[in-house]
Amino acid sequence: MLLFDDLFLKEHTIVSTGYTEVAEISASTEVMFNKWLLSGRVGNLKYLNDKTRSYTLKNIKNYFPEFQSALVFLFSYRKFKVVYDNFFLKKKNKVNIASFALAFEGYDYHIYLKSKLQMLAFNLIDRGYLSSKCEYKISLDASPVMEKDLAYRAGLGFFGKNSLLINPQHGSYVIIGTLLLSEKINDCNNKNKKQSKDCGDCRLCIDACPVRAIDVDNNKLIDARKCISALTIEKTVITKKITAEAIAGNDSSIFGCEICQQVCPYNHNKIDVETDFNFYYNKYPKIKLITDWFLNEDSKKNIDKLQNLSVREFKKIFKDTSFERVGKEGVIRNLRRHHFDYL
Ligand code: B12
Ligand code: SF4
Ligand code: SF4
Repeated sequence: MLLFDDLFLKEHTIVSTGYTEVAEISASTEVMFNKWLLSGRVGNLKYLNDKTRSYTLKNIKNYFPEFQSALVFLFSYRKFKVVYDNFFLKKKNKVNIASFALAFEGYDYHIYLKSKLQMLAFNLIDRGYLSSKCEYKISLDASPVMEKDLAYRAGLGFFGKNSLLINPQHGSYVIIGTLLLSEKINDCNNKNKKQSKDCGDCRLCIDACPVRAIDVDNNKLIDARKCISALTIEKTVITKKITAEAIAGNDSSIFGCEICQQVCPYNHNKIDVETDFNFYYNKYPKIKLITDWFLNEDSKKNIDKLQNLSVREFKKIFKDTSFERVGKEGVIRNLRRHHFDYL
């Protein structure tokens, strides 16, 4: 449609866009969310286990009263993931990093994609799709909005058993970024597309998860007390002490986890990648920085190097990367997961 053709979406790595005017979360999401909280699977993600938050999450209008519609964008990092995996397979030092930490030129996606969404909002106003009076909010992971459900309402995918939003064509290696708008867009023909696909009998992600964090009976619910992603990324979860759960994975990750996506058939559509990892490594200083520190260097040496840095020095070196978010102590703790003899 014209609106989307007009926004240079490919330049922003956006592979799909949806639109919805529905502010309220789907009934099944509400049921599942309450089940998740009551069963304790929320773990130490304390900010989600809060009555005010639950109320806000139910309806976008509780957070943004002017809400009239949402434009939801899927920012894909699938191509980069293929390039990264080719590089990673050849490495001897098998410390791994979830590819999204490198995919956006090595920037923390919260920073990188926020500026893209900001630019899209300016374009929409500039080209007259939105009036200059339109108020908008960017929702990108951190807002009290159930973003997978919102993307589902906007017709962008279905819920996989790994709980992630899967776009039938582009898979799940996507970040969901949204513009919440105080106006409707009249000629938006992407409204309420239904996604008829689902996982069927497949259970590859359930079997592949090294810590059994995907509930077998209530699949689509993740146990954040066990999930390696939570244990290596979330500040409220990472403690100085390495917990039994963090050890149990016996995986190689020092940031995030992509195992339940790697096995997913929806991420296996053939795609062509013309470039290799060196292209990104040489072009983007933050990719070089993270690669040299963590992928090209021995973890034991890294622990020593990091311990000798002040918090301020750490922040300066890793500024605007995902590692800055995890913090110095968090990164050291994650590296130690792989070197128990070193404690
Ligand atoms: C908390 C959180 C986490 C937690 C908990 C994850 C979880 N699955 O619950 C932890 C730290 C473990 C985590 C990990 C990851 N996360 Co996270 N996370 C979030 C966050 C902030 C909130 C999610 C939440 O509310 N969870 C609570 C559960 C109970 O709700 P839910 O996940 O929405 O699930 C609901 C649906 O599945 C629904 N449902 C189930 N079946 C059905 C059927 C129908 C018909 C319907 C309508 C609904 C429905 O019910 C569920 C309960 O409400 C969102 C951003 C946001 N604001 O939404 C990102 C988000 C979900 N994370 C994201 C990413 C990328 C990841 C990781 C891949 C990062 C990584 N590589 O390490 C992993 C993946 C782990 C996994 N398998 O889920 C992306 C997911 C993109 C996508 N394709 O779906 C999001 C959307 C951020 C973003 N803006 O892109 N994350
Ligand atoms: S992200 Fe990793 S640990 Fe978490 S559910 Fe998926 S495979 Fe399991
Ligand atoms: S691996 Fe299979 S069960 Fe898991 S999300 Fe993908 S299609 Fe669904």
